[in-house]
Amino acid sequence: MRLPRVEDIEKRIPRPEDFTARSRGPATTARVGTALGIAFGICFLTGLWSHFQYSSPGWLPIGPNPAWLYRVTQGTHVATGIASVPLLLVKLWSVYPRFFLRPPKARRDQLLDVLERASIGVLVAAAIFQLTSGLLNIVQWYPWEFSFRRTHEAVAWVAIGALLVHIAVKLPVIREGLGASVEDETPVHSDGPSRRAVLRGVTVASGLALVLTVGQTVPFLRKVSVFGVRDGGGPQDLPVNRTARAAGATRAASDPAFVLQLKAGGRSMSLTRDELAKLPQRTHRLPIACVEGWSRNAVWTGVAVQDLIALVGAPSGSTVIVRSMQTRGAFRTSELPGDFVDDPRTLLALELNGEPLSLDHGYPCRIIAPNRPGVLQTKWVRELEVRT
Ligand SMILES: Nc1nc2c(c(=O)[nH]1)N[C@H]1C(S)=C(S)[C@@H](COP(=O)(O)O)O[C@H]1N2
Ligand SMILES: [Mo]
Repeated sequence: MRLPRVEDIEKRIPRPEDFTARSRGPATTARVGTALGIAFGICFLTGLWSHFQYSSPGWLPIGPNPAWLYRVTQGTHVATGIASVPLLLVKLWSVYPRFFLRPPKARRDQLLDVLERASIGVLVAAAIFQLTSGLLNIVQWYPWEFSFRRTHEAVAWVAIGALLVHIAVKLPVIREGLGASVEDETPVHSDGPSRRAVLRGVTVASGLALVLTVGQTVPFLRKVSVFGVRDGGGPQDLPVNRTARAAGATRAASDPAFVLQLKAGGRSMSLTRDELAKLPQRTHRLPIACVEGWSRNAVWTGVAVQDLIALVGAPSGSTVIVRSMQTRGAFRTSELPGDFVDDPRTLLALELNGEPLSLDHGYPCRIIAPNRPGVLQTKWVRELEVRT
């Protein structure tokens, strides 16, 4: 048997010229790329913002105002991410013949070629990773071992860095591509759809991806968004993120002997649910805004956290640690920073939309505070401890 020669193999590998779709080329790539660049930029900034809202850095204190802020930033983050999927696919399709360019002959050019390919490789890998891990997180499927939040953030920096390098290197080509007319097609290569058709197609695909999901956070689009992960329905007209059963909290939460523990320094106190209900009640309309992009307003009634900690002698601006009946998982506890405790809308809620909380919404009592990421709106609360 004769082994194939290197030249024979090389002949079989396609060349960029073999891809004849007339719709490819800088005019298409630059337009789709610009849209993708803008979407990635917005996604990056709102993503960074989400990290700040989880644990605000000392130099940027984030407070309870405006109440709807996280709802908007996180809704935008997830929406731009989803809209990016068709853009990224078409962008990759429009340039992939270049993958088959033969390496240049000159040594110096070879080095540049390797550098360019490596940087694009990093960008493509990071972009694909961000969109896939983000989408999987939305559907709450974690087929990986690593921490989603930390990895999604770290790779975001890689992606945005590689993107900036890519834009800088390609600026002349981008300019030329944006300047070139969409109509202007080389007559030699005439198969496939026109550039205009491809651009229209990707706009429609991206728009559909957006409209079919964004109703999970934009109320008047709820009925249209059939692919939204949470359609807005659920017990008491509010979606449930994790059920009491999934959290392993059912038994403790339905125990009639429940008492809430309040602690501050050496002082402590316990209150039954009836005693909580006899304290002065406040009612506020506040959203649950989940990191997964869905959000929904609801009317909550309960005791202001500042009133509760006053019972054990703690001042209103104290930091409060919230502990739930859930025994495992990252969200079983949370911290309420002083700014939030100081806000009278920060409640230990007993009622939702005019009824006692359902078990899945956190019965016997749960935290609800303005401008607070959903994961920190702790359900099935058993203890509030003032940090001293
Ligand atoms: N103890 C506990 N509280 C929790 C969670 C949890 O897993 N455990 N999930 C949080 C998340 S991610 C969200 S979005 C909100 C959703 O509240 P809901 O299910 O009442 O709509 O609850 C939060 N409270
Ligand atoms: Mo959430």
